[in-house]
Amino acid sequence: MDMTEIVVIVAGVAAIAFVLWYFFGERERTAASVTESGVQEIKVTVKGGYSPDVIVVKAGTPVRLDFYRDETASCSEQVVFGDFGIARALPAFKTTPIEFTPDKTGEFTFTCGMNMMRGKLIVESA
Ligand SMILES: [Cu+2]
Repeated sequence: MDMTEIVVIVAGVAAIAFVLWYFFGERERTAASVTESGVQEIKVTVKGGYSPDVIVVKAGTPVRLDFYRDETASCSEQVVFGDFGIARALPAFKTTPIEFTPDKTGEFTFTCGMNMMRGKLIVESA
């Protein structure tokens, strides 16, 4: 094997690893921070996806998710938390707070109105 072949193989393996990580890797978990008023607050940027897309909160404490929609793509114009009966329109370039108190623990998916963009809300016991 000459150097060129080795470089091509290494680059190929790196590209495959990246694709696997991108689609299947464990996303970074972002824990909400608790404000003075006792609300678990987290900012979520909406742009071709949710960032962060894994949010960890505690059950029984009010949650406020500030969704900032940084795009006009129609895909993201609504966010749905089906397990909590919440569906909310997200105006472009504005922050839309979504407030609720999770009363159950577990992992809950939130999506855009078309069920394409996805994020995960992990509710842990207090
Ligand atoms: Cu969509």
